[in-house]
Amino acid sequence: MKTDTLPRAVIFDLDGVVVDTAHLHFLAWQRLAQRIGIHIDAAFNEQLKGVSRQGSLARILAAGGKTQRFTQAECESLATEKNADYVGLLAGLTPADILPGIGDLLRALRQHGILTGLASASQNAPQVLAALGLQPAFDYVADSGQITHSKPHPEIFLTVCDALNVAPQQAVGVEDAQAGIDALRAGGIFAIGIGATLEGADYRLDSTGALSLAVIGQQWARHQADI
Ligand code: B16
Ligand code: MG
Repeated sequence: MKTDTLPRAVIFDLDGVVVDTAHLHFLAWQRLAQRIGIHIDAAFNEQLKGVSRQGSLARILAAGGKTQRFTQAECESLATEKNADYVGLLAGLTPADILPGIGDLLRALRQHGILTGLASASQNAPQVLAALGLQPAFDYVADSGQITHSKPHPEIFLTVCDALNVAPQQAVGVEDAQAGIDALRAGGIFAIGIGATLEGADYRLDSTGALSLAVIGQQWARHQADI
C-alpha cells in the first residue's frame, strides 16, 4: 500500500464543474436550431454536454433529420453563428457564477502545492476563466483547438497531465459529462463525477458544493489502498 495522501494534480472540466454555462450553450443552440426548423429541448441538451461545437451541431442536425441538408461550409457558418450568440451571452458572466465549493477548492489546492489543470472542450475557455477571475488559479489550461480527438477520447486530459509533468495515475479529474468520465477512465485518471446519472466514475457527488480537498483526500487514500 502506498502512503500518498493526496494526488499531485487535479484536472477540472469547465462547463458544469467550474461554472454552469450549459444553459447559455443551450439557449444559443436552441435559437440556431429554431432558425433552421429544428426543435430541441432541455432534455436533448443533456446529450450536448462536453461535446465539441461541431459535434453538437451534428447531433442537432441528426435529431432534426437534416444531416445531409447542409454543406461543410454551411455547417461551419452555422457553428460560427451559434458561437457569436453564445459569446454575447457570456458578457453577463461574473465571479459570482463560479459553482459552489470550487473557489475554496482551488485555493486549498494551491495552499497544498497540488497542481491544477483545465481540460475543457470549449474554445471559449480562456474568456470564461477571465470573466470568472480564475485565470491565475490554473497552472495549465488545455488549448482545445489543438486537440485532435474529442472526449470520450482521453487526449485532452493526457495533454494536461503531460504539461503539468504528472503521470495520469497521480491525477484526479472532475467531470460532469459522461463523455468526460469515459475520457478520464480511458486515460487511467481517477474520475470524480458531478451529477446523478453518470456511470463509471470512481466517486460521484450530486453537486460541486459537496466537493472539497478533504473529500478528494479521503477518496484518494481509499483508491491508493485498493491498488
Ligand atoms: P465551445 P466542457 C463544453 O465544455 C460544453 O459542455 C459543450 O456544451 C460545448 O459544446 C463545448 O464545450 C464546446 O464549447 O463552442 O465554446 O468551443 O464541459 O468541456 O467544459
Ligand atoms: Mg462539462
